[in-house]
Amino acid sequence: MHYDVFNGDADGIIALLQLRLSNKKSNNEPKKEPKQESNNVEKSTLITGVKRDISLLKQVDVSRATSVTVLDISLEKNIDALTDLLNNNVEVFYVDHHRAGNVPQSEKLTYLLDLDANTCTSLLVNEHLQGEFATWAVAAAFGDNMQASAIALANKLGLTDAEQSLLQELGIYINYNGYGSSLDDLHFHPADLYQQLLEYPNPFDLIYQPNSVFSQLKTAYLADMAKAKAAEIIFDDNHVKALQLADEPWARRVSGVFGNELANAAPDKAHVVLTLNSDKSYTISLRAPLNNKQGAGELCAQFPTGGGRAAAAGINALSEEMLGDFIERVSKYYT
Ligand SMILES: [Mn+2]
Repeated sequence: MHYDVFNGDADGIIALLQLRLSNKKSNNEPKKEPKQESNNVEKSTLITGVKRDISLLKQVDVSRATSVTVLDISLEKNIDALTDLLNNNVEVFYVDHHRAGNVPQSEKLTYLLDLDANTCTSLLVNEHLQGEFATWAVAAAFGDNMQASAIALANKLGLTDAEQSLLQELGIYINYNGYGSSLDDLHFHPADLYQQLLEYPNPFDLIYQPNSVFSQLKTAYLADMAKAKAAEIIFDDNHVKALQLADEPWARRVSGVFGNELANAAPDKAHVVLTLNSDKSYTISLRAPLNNKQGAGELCAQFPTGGGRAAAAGINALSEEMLGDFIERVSKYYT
């Protein structure tokens, strides 16, 4: 049994999409070079979740697994499950750009890990596949808010500005779908969304099709963002701006992409988007200033349930008493 374990955001979904579109194609053209993955991936079991749910690898049934592909979730956060799989002789193909920690040495493990702030899992998969589904990778890079990398690849492909904007929309909408505190908050289960996207080797076929998931997500996204524009500003100085959203499904869905939009509009500032949880703690989404993509992961990791990347990080449950301290540390860090 093969398992595909992937983050439920645009980067995770599109990383897997590129790999499986490539398998489909090479099944029709059998002479192609052997891939690094095992060949039973067609009948794979999908494991994914909301974007924040990154402890996914432990859901693999070690007694049934023969091979596992892991995409866009921190190796460090999944080290116990990974070690267990490797000790049970399961082949693991691991691609990611989050904190890796100590990578286990094992013949069973093949990995592409790159923590550069300007790369993402889908861009790593794109390199691995030598650009086979590069237009999809552009959408994923936009979805992870890696504007410069997305535009660089899009220009290399000769895409027009109009085409680039459409791929940016697509990436943003798929990414937006991953946000929520539970799967109930989401419009589409990430595994279902992935299955639907698998019908489109060319993302523009999806974009131009009426009533597709693209247009459904677009409508939903615009409605949620319109509500977010009315967010309450709870802190604002030269270095950091913090806004609070309500404890509603729309707010949980929109917090991350809203943070990206704020970051793009004021690239020298860090941005904090807070949503109040039902237990009175806060879900925190922190974006480092776009012009100084560092520190976000470290800052969030100083608090229980926090973590993430240098450019974008979060805390799942920050207590009310710690909020002032958190904002102070963020402001100080970026001063
Ligand atoms: Mn990613």
